[in-house]
Amino acid sequence: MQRIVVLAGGIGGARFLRGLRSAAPDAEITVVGNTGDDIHLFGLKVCPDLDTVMYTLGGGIHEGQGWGRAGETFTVKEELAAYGVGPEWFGLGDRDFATHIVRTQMIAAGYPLSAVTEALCARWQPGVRLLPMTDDRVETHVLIDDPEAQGEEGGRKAVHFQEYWVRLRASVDAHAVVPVGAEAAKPAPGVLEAVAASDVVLFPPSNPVVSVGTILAVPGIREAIADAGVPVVGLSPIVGDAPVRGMADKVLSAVGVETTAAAVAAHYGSGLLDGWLVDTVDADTVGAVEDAGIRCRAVPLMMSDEQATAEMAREALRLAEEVRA
Ligand code: FO1
Repeated sequence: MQRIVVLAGGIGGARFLRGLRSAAPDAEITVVGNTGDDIHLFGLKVCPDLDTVMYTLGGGIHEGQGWGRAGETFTVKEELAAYGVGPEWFGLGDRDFATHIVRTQMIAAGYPLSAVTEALCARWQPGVRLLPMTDDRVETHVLIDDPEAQGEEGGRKAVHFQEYWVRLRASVDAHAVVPVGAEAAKPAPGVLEAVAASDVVLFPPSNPVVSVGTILAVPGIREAIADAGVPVVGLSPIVGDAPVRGMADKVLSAVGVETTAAAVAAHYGSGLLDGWLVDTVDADTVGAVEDAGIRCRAVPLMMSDEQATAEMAREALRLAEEVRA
């Protein structure tokens, strides 16, 4: 049986996984999920990327939004707001709240996040093994200008990733992206073992900085992937010099990477990446990526429906076989 490890962020990673699961129904898929987006709100631990993968693969996702639960209501949020308790800019729904209550209760009882995630997945049956990248607390912060501190030294402040992404809609420049706590974090149980036992490692079209980049920032994970001796294939989240979804360009420029499919491949580097899929509109960049030592193919990369996404996953697995040969 083919063993596939996927490093996944939120919406892009989850949708890709749905295609992969249908392209490789007999494969054993282990997902290493980003937890840098996690946020503590109202005393609860919220894990947006783990939940997005779990709900998407478990059939509970709000399809239009790509995050949160289908058929959601917001009574608790409205009641909290009536007490003047926020933040109001983060949309936690009633159904979703239950997930965060169970998670927080289990963590308070001493269970690590990996065990909690397994317990939550027992309900959702995502058809993959979902592991958080780490059981330790890692929180991505974004450094932005602070208009109130202009003139003072620096004039900048760090905000939580969710505040940058959701409240500010990435409308201001990001000067740096810092996965706080990553340097001291340990990979969650099973992560390094899954990588070592894998036949192929895939990077979905997730954000290369705040999703895949954060997972790779946990000491040991990048090294395990590079040393696994199996094909590592990624799919570009940049099509025609723009992010397919989200605001990846803002965080790419914070780390000095151009918003092009070729620049993202070079950012991962040939020491890590063996193969890279770009969209057909970026076919003219294939040569540049190959010159950088990464096997590259141009194929349609729009996850318009599950069939199109499954075909992308098949192309990634084909490229992995080509690299292996
Ligand atoms: N994204 C939004 O754009 N607005 C929200 O209010 C919001 C709430 C939210 C609640 C739970 C959850 O699991 C995800 C949520 N997201 C929301 C998505 C999330 O901010 C990001 O898309 C990811 O963290 C990036 O992968």
